[in-house]
Amino acid sequence: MAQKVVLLDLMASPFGALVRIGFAEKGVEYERMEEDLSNKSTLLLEMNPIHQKIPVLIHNGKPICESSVILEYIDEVWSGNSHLFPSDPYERAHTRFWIDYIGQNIYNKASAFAYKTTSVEMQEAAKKELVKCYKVLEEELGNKPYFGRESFNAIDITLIPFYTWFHSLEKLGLKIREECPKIVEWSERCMKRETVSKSLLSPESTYEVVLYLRNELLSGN
Ligand SMILES: N[C@@H](CCC(=O)N[C@@H](CS)C(=O)NCC(=O)O)C(=O)O
Ligand SMILES: *[C@@H]1O[C@H](CO)[C@@H](O)[C@H](O)[C@H]1NC(C)=O
Repeated sequence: MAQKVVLLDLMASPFGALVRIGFAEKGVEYERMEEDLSNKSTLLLEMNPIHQKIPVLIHNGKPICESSVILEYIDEVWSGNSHLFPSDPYERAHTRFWIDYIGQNIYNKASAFAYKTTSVEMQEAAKKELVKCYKVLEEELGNKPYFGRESFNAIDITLIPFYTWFHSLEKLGLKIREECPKIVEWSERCMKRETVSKSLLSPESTYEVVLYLRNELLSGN
C-alpha cells in the first residue's frame, strides 16, 4: 500500500526537529506542512484536539501526537533500516527515561531563560536550572560518543535540536561552551550527520525567533 505520510510541523520547534531527524535517519519521504501557531490550521485542531500542538504525524489519515511517541512509532513502522531505539527491554526503558527527562526539562528551562521570564532574578534562576540539567546529561553521557549506546540513537535525536539554541544562550549570557564542554563536543559530533544538520534551523534564525518571542512577551502579547 502506498504510504501517505504528513507532518504538521514548525521549523523552529525542537520537537518538530526531532521528528524530522527520525524521518531522515530512516530515509522516509513525507509531506511537511508548516503551521502558523498564531493561526492554527483546522487540520491541526482536528488531528490534535487535546493539546493543539505540533508536531503531529498523520499516517494514512491517522494522527499520532507527542514527539516522543511519534519517534518510537517511526522506529516501529519503518523498522527495516537502523534502529533508533534499542530492542532490549531494559535498554529501551533506559532510553525512554532519558527522553522523558529531556522532554520535561530542557525546553522549559531554556525557554524560561531565553524569553519567558520578565525579571533578571527569574532569568538567573532559570539559567542555573538549565545548566544543572545539562550537567546531569553530561554525567550520563560520560565518555561515550553518544547517549546510552555506541551509536547515534533516540536519546541523541531528542536532545540535539537544542544545539541551535546554544548561540542564543551565549548571546544572552549563558556560557554553555564553558559550563558544559562535553555536551558541546557531543553536539558537534552529532551535527556532522547530514540527517541532523539538514533538519535544523540555523543558530542565527533560532536567535531571531528567540528575540521575537522575547519582545512579544515584554509587549504583553
Ligand atoms: N510535549 C510536546 C510538546 C510540543 C510543543 O510544545 N509544541 C509547541 C511548539 S514548540 C506548540 O505546538 N505550541 C502551540 C501551543 O502551545 O499552542 C511534544 O513533545 O510533542
Ligand atoms: C489564518 O489561516 C487561514 C487559512 O490557513 C487564512 O485564510 C487566514 O487568512 C489566516 N488568518 C490570519 C489572520 O493570518
